Parts: sequence; structure tokens; C-alpha cells
Amino acid sequence: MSICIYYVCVYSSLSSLSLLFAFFSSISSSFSSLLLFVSLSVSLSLSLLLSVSVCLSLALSFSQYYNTSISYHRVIMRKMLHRCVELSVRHILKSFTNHIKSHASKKLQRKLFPDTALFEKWGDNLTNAQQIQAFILFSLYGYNAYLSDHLPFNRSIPDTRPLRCLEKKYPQQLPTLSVVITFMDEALSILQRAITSIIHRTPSHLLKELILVDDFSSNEDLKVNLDKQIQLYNLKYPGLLKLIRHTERKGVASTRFSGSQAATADVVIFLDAHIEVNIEWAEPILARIREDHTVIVSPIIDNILFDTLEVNESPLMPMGFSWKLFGHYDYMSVNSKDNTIAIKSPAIMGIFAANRLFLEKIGFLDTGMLFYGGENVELSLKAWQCGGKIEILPCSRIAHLQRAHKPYSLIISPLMKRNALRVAEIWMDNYKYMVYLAWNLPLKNHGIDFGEVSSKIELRKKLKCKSFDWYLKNIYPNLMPLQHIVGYGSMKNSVNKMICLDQGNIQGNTPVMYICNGFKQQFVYYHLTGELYVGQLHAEIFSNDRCLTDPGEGWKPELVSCQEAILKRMNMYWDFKQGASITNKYTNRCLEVSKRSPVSHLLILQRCTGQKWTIQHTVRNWEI
Ligand SMILES: [Mn+2]
Repeated sequence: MSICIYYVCVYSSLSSLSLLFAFFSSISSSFSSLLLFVSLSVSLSLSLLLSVSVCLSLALSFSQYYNTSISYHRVIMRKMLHRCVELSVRHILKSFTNHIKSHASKKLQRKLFPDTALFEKWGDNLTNAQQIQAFILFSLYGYNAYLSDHLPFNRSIPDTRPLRCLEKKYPQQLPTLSVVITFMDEALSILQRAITSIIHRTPSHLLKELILVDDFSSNEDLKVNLDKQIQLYNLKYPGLLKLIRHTERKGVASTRFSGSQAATADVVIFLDAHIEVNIEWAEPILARIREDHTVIVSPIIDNILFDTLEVNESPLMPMGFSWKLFGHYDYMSVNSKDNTIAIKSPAIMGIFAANRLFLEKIGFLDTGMLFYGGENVELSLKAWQCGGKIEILPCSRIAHLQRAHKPYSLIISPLMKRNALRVAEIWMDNYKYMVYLAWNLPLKNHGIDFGEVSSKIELRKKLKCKSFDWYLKNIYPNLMPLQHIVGYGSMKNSVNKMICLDQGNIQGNTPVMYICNGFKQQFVYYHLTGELYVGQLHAEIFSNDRCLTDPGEGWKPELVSCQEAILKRMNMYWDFKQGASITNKYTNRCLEVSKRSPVSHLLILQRCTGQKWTIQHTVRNWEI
């Protein structure tokens, strides 16, 4: 009996010790999962032995009761204990090798597409087959369509509105709403989630119709399958959904135009298909347009991450654009006391709503735009210059999925350039040269066909729209026209015509000579007043153009923020004429090229040796 109690005590204390060890391993990050596993296994096996000992001790007592020989039982007990130890050791070894194997296979799974953005933060527990499927869908759509296919259409997303929005009350009587969703080669589940969110989060008496416009998708899923889904929706909500299909690709402006032509409600909103509307999104829009039918409104567009599809709140900021007419957030001050108040904005976001008749009156979007780019700036200028206004509403939130890459192979830069020139020609009067400068195009004979614009100019006259000068001064003072540019484009030296002045390493401030490539890093802008801007043109109050300066010592020229160079009175003014030297006005040193080898040239400052420079485009009669 005593030996049994001894075994019970030993095994129970050992197993409790192992369990304790396992517990500390699990809470301490310094212990590996392997240690945790081993200690758990040991504790389990010891518990097994413990229970065997308990059984044996009971059997022993039982046999003592019947006066059976103790020594006989001792032999049996020893044998059984040996067998138990042997089994436990085998069990531990087997589990241990299984653990190592599964660990190794997990590592292999993670490495299937290690360089793909999709798998950076997502997809750890997928099998190889699932990873391949997710990868293919990601390549097709530029977002995580695999995850989208596995999430419910009516998933909830965080309410990102400022808290004070929750206290707002909107009138019962609001204008009706037509929602237009335009799409091209979108994942069906993404489109269905957009539709579901709109149906669930818009009061049904306000939502008159949901118009889908397909800009000639090639995606099979969007054909028969989409038709079936629309039938199902319309069974539940009779007549709510309409589908228009283009038989050739027409671009964003024309696709939205097709939707607007089918719309019949008081207010029409244009959405992408990769969106989810948030709680009470429509009421602020409809209430504001009811107050003032000339205001075009955008919601705050929160961001759906392309990999995890989580929603991130966006800041309350108005929208602006660059001289290339690319939209970007602007840095105007926003009312800090009441963060629910509409934000006046120079431009619309990619999503906007307007009174349908007002939109029709100002000529809607310019359907002469191809593919996309520029159409939002065009509508923005038109709205402000022709008697309307643009506002962003902090209490209306729509989450929008930003693609990691565009799913179409088309090179869009030439089309964006062409569209930008249309906007410049129709709306920007004598400031249009800034768009040409930003795109590095000659003012005349640029050879770009931007299509017919005379009817648009005619409409502008008929509506008695204001000038772009008025717009810049009153609505968008952060965009600064440069008045004194006389030469721009690439800058070449007489030593070697194959190399161009280049801003050099992006992080660095030392300009270099580099093989001419026509990229923005090699754009140079010379002002009649002597400044030489190097690199992409900004000409906006809160962005940094960089000016070429002579530090006064050493041989290296430097690029410094132009504003900083003015404040610190740096040597930033240069004498230059087409085909002549570039000489610093203060130090009298010349910007020259030193040949290190047939292929390597240094850009240096030195006493002038008569090297000549030529700039790609010249303005006015600024020539020698
Ligand atoms: Mn979009």
C-alpha cells in the first residue's frame, strides 16, 4: 500500500509541476511554442501514470482486503508502470515529430507568394490551394476578391461619423434619390455588397431607384450571374434595380452620363461599385441639396483596405488638384468647433451627388473625356464658375475600396493628358499654360488631339460662367500660377546632348546629370526673375518646389525648398538665356558639366568655361 501512495504522490507532484511549467510557458513570450508543447505532453503523460497508480493502489487495497499476496501485485504493478512509461515516451516522441512537421508546412504555406502585397498582412492560415485562388483573384481585380467572396453582403462596418452627427435630425420630407453605380470588370461579390449596403442603409421611401451601368465588362461573372441576381433583388424590391449595358467601352464620364439619363429622382448620386455606404449616409446629402439646389456634395470617403477589407476612417478635408489636374486632398482649415458642418471644397471627390436638373443645366460631365482622368476637375470648375458650389459633408460616409493596382493593362497617362488639355481649353482661360507646363508640353504644336470643345465653350458663354481667375482668387487660392516662366522642360549641356539635368536621388538634394528620359525628375522651369525649379512642378502653397542654389563653397550645386531659399536668402537666382551659360547672379560661378569618363559626367559649380545650355521649350519671345 505504501509504495502505491508513494507513486501517487510522485506522479501527482510531477504532473502538477509540468502543468505549472506549461502555464508559465503559455503566458511568457520568451518560451517557444515548442517548450509549451513538450511540457504539456509531459504533464499529460504523467497524469496518465497518476491515474494508473491510483487504480493500482485501489486494486492493492482490494487485494489486501482478500489477503492476497502483496509481492505478486508488486510485480504486476512494476510491469504495468514500465509499460506506461514506455507508452508515454512513444506518445511524446510521436506528437513532437508531428508538431515539427506541421510547423514546417505552415512556414511553406506562407512562402507561396511572399512578394505579393496581398499576403503582407493577410492570408496566414490559408492552404496552398486557397492561396493560389486568392492570388489569381487579386491579380484580376487589384483587391482581395477572395475574402470578399467569403464575407456576408450585409456585413457591418464601423460608424465613422463624428459623434455629433448622431444627434442630428433630418426633415421627414426629403428629395428622392437615384443611385447610379458605374462599373467595369468588378468582382460580383463586391458589387452585391454595394447594392446590399445601399438597400439596407437608405430609407426605402427616399430610394427611388438603383441604376447599374456596365461599361462593357469582359468579366463572365457580370453577365448571366449578374442578370440573375438583379432578378432576385427585383423580386424582393419590385422595380428598384435597373441595368444598362454599354456595347463598347466609353469611360467614366460617358458611363455616368448614361446613368444620369435613366435617372428620374430629384437627386442623383454617382457611385463606384467598390463601395459600402454607412449608416444614415443619404439623409445629410438630401437635406443639404433640399436647402440649396445648386450645391454639389460629396460624402467623406473612408478607405476600405485592399487586403483585409477593413474600413479606415478618412480625415475631414476638402479636395483640391494639381496643375496636372490630378485630384488630391487640400489643406484648408476645417471648422474645429463643429466637425459636422459642411466643408467648402474647390473640387468634388470621386463620388458626388447633385440636383438632377441643376446638373443637366450646367451640362453634366464632359462626355468628350476618354477613359478617365480630369472629369472630376472639369465638373468642379463648371460648378463653381457657373453659379454652383461644392461641399463635403462629414456626416455622410461612404467606404471606398482603393485598389492596389488597376486591373486594366491600358497605359492611361496619354488619355489623362488629353483630358486635362480639354479642361484647360474650356475652363482655364489665360491660365491654361500652367497645365501645359505641368505636363511638359509646348504651348503650340503639341500634336495632341483633345477633341471638339467649341460646343462646351459655347455653353459656358450661354450660362455666363465666371472666369478661372475668379475661381483661383476666391475658391482655390492654394493653387498658384507661376507668372514668369520663360523656359521649361529638359535641360541639356553642350558637352553631351544625351544627358540631362536631373534632380538626382529623391531623398538627396544634389542634382546630377543623367541620361535623358523625359520623366518629371528632369523637368526644369526657368523664371524670368532667375529661379530655376528642378523636378516635378507643384506651384501650390503647401507643396515644395525645389530651387537650384549655389551654396557658395565646394563644387556641388544644391536643391533647396524655394520658400526656404527665399527666407534664408540663398544664392538661388541665375542668369540664363537659351543656348548660353547658367551663371549664379551672386557668386558668378557657372553650372557646368565635368566629364569623368565617356559615360560619366558630374554636375559642378566652377569658374565659367563657356559651356552652353539649352532648355526644351521656351515661352513668349524669350530667345537670344
Ligand atoms: Mn473607385
